[in-house]
Amino acid sequence: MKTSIITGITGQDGAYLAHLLLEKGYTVYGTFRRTSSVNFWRIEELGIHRHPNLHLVEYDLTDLSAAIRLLEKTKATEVYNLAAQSFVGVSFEQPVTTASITAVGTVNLLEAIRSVNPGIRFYQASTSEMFGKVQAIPQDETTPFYPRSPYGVAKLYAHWITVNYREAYNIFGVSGILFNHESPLRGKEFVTRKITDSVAKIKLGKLDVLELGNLNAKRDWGYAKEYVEGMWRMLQADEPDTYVLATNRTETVRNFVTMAFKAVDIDIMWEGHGEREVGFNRAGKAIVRVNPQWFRPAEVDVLIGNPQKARTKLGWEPTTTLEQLCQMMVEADIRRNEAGFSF
Ligand code: NDP
Ligand code: GDR
Repeated sequence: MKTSIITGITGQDGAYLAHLLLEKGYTVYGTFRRTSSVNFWRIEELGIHRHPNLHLVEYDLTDLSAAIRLLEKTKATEVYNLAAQSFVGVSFEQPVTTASITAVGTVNLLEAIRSVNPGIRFYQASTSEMFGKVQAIPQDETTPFYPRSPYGVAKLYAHWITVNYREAYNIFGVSGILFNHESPLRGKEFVTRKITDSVAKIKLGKLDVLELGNLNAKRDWGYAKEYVEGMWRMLQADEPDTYVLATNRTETVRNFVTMAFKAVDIDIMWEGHGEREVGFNRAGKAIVRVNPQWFRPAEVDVLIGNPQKARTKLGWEPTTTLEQLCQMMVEADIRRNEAGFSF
């Protein structure tokens, strides 16, 4: 039986990956940060919070000594580093915290692996945000990086330090460059879930207007449950490598909004441009409005990934369409809002 560590068990991907690894018979140590009100709603929703092979352990990425003890105590042979300050918007306000968690947190784990057991296989959660101001369309493993946020810069350090430990110390360090992936377990600060939760509230008469930032941003959105399968496959490969996971389809935020309202039979008409853009329903009532408060100091305009390498070498293939994903998220948020669920 294999033993793995997943940092960030309270996050979207941590929950799905834990579910997958438990199904495969792993013993899983899922790490969470000590806070005054830790929340395990995602693993509860997946029904794994009381699984006998899931152990929840306190760990903060910024503490090297904690990383060493974590590896010594668990004797894990696979580490999936999913924890991060993962919100791009906040990284502009908290660039130093973002660097210490997202960048230095990664080298802490790699240093611990190097000291405790260099045979551990390590997965680093890299991101399409590293492509930032894109240098090619679509982006793949060979596309030059140009990050556009403190988050993207921190993740770029984490990516390269993983590659460096692979080359310098022969550590099985894998970097998965994942494009945006969403699900009903997505945090509400991210745009897709903010939209699906607000659409549910508008449908149920609990909210009047959804306020958003840049509607023109284009993203390659996939289904998180399928992406964690790709992470696992990367660590089972014969050699450590870097892989892109993406759907190869890109849509604007505006189109995602239209799609989400369509899922509850509301047609939306767009008028105006930029800061003045508004979405109206058939009765002529404004239900979406742009609020520049949500604009970012520097934006990533368009992301679209080419997952050919993962398809060929790992047999990984995304199958859920954006329409299906959007529908699934809206339905989950309607159920939750009806039940008074607030996460
Ligand atoms: P989430 O924001 O849902 O989860 C992030 C996790 O990191 C949470 O469990 C959080 O804990 C934890 N965390 C934050 N800071 C620390 C810290 N100092 N010490 C320990 N744990 C910490 O992210 P996702 O699940 O969406 O993403 C997983 C990873 O993949 C992240 O690294 C993200 O940057 C990356 N990524 C995500 C993509 C996506 O589209 N979802 C795409 C590409 C990369 P807490 O609950 O306490 O905040
Ligand atoms: P992103 O995701 O920055 O791509 O990072 P997010 O959903 O936050 O933004 C996507 C795009 O939507 C635009 N946008 C808004 N975003 C938010 N959050 N709120 C709004 O109201 C809003 N209006 C418009 C943004 O400007 C942006 O262009 C996510 C995270 O999961 C990262 O951790 C991960 O690395 C990348 O995806 C790939």
